[in-house]
Amino acid sequence: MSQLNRSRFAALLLTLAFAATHPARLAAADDDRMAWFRHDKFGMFVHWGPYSLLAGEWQGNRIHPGDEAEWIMQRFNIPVADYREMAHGLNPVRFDATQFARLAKAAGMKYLVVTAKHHDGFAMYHSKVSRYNIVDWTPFKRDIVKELSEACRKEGIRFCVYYSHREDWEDPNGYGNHWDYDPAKKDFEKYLREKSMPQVRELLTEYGPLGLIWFDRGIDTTEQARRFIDLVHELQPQCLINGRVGNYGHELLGDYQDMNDNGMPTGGLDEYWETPQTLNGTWGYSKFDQEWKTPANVIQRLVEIVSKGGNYLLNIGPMADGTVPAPSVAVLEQVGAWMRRNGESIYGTSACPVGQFPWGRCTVKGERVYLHAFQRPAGGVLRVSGLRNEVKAAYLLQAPGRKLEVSQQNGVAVIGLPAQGWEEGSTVVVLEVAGKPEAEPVPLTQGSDSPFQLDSINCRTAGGALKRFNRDGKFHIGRWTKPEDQAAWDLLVSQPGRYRARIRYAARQEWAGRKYVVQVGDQLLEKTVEPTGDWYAYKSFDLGVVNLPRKGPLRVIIRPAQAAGQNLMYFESLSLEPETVAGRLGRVD
Ligand code: JFZ
Repeated sequence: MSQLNRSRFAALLLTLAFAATHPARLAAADDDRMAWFRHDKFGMFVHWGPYSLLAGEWQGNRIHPGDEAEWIMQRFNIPVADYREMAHGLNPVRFDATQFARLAKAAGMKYLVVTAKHHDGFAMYHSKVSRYNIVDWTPFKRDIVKELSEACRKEGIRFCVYYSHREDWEDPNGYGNHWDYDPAKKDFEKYLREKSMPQVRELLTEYGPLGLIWFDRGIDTTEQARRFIDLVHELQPQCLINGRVGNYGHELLGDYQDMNDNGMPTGGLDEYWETPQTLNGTWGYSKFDQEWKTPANVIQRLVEIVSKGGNYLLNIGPMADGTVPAPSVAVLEQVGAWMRRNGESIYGTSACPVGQFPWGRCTVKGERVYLHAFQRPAGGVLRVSGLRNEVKAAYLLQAPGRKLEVSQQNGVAVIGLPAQGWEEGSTVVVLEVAGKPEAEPVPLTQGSDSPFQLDSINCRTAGGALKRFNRDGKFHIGRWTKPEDQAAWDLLVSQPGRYRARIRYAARQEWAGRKYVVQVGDQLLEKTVEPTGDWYAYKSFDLGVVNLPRKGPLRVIIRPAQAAGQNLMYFESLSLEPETVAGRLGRVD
């Protein structure tokens, strides 16, 4: 067999392999641990501590709307002695844990994450490790975390805690307080050994089963992060860990990834993720920030996040007396009313395979597609392109008995909407389809003289290759270690010709030297990974010229050339830049 035929044969095998390989799935072993997280979608974040007593003001200095009131000690370099003195005054006499749990329930939230210790170092539970806590340090003398854990269990809300495991402005060896303590004299390992890890142990042993621990702001080394991960797994193996447990600049650890605060990804991820968001502009209570999101805005954010496969952790910032700001309650109660009518289109759904629409988003579950129309489209019809399935019926989720007119032509389903039944936030139209909802693959096309830009969002992954967040909440492909771990793109070539191929990736020194294959149609390029300096130090490399011989469909696949024990690279993109536009000059063989 000639070299060219061998290459073509190999390319054919690759193509078949990819077609037979299911898209990357999260590790099966995770599924049972992640089942509740994957189903519940919507949680309540509670930021509460001595900063709530200051309410955004210190000696006439104000935290402005949009800034984080729980950072007040750091913003105004409040001396730790003054902050400690102030904290003695925390006395939330109107606190009622059942009211918090019932508010979460009324909002349609299924889990609650409360700040057990935020960056100010103050524990909202009865810690034996440090007297700087709500029981020993204040006249309140009650264990807020304990009361909340009990109330949540009674109300069927999964109880979780937030713990800032690196940042601690009260402890001389904690990270972050440079205004009272000399950073050069800090013994961070002593802090981990004597406060941070012992307090996490207390939370894991004295407050019942935790749904998750929400670590924050990373930590210096992966080894330190693994100590916290091992501690959680030792004491509560079912307890999930968020992605901020580790150094953001290293391989992202944790059971799921957190977006940046108030972040919203492009979507199309192969891993579990969550975005934490505020209801106004601050996590901790501020009397100056009254810029509350509307119920419709919260509903649309929830739908957007869930339609991209994520969870929504929405915050309340209780006041110092233990009450929840009335505007927060009002918004959450209206969101809950919508959830009671439409929760079927949120809980237990998966990311929409057919992308986003100008009129709204979609979620899927079983053989149903839930169309979330954020506003009534002109002409009173919804157009859904890219759905491969036959639509068997369509109706408003609120009026299942009244079938809507549906037509399907050339891969576009057109659904006629009734004049009434419109909802604030999102109106849900259900499509009952034949089989599991699938997207008609939409090939990547090119404008005149324009390159193809293949990236980690518009590709399909197979095997173990995962579209993951990187440190900045953008994306890359990682965790590919063997030839069946692949990324593929389907192109529609309109300009045959010679194209300059350039790849952009990050690769640590220990990954360098690994071979990878770039298949462009029936051309196979075998290349070697070059080191780029660090986990997220993305660099571009010229791969040479490839030929896109004819108009029409063409598949590109990237994969490791051989199996190896570790990651190939953090792939960001591959560009194919036309060298000559042969399309205008006829075919190029
Ligand atoms: C952190 C905390 O500093 C903040 O007070 C609050 O608790 C929030 C939920 O988490 O703030 C962050 C952490 C990470 C990012 C942004 C704000 N980030 O990765 O962009």
